[in-house]
Amino acid sequence: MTIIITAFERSPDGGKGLARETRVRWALEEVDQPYQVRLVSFRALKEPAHLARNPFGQIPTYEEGDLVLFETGAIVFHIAERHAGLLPNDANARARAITWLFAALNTVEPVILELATARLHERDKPWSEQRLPLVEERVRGRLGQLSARLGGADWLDDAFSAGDLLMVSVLLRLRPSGLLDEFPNLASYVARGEARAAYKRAFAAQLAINTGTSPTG
Ligand code: GTB
Repeated sequence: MTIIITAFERSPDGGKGLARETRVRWALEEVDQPYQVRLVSFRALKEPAHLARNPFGQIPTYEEGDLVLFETGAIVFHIAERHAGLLPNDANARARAITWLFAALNTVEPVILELATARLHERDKPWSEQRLPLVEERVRGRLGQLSARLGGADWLDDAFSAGDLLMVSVLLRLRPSGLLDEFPNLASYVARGEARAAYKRAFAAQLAINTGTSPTG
């Protein structure tokens, strides 16, 4: 059955891979599933056809026959459940991988999004200079905990999983801040994720759309 995902017609990051559909592309590439992309403009996001796919008017969405999903975490989890390669077979290892998937989105990503908001949207506020260091400290705190747990391992729980896919994707958002480099094992972890062939294909596909070199772009 054909899988169709949605992506920005033109991503605000110009193809740096930070829009969340890259996470879905990466998951599909990891499990070797072909997919098509429906490109949507910012205006179309809030129109009925797209709101029927995602009531919040956002990308990414995922269509597979009658099934329509939104929320990146749910989509990646669905892909990982349906196809081998992103979740271990052992029941306990599988539960731990799912725990990391939630940890990436619920525990690590919120502080990183707060930092992005502080850096991109609040710099002109009179209180920004006081607030920014506080937000950075919260990110450092979370990264310190994650770094301590990862230690010298390649992945969060033995083999690469959907949990790593989402954790690496979440951490990538930090790169412009320089904070990731304060934790060399996390910087190497992210680099290991980016070095995966599936990630490279996903990144190249979204870049091609954003630079106008894709047949669908
Ligand atoms: N919780 C939802 C999920 O995980 O799927 C959040 C989805 C979401 O935030 N989608 C964003 C969106 O559609 C795009 S990815 N925004 C349009 C809107 O809300 O109207 C977030 C994103 C956008 C741009 C960059 N960037 O330019 O660097 C990075 C991340």
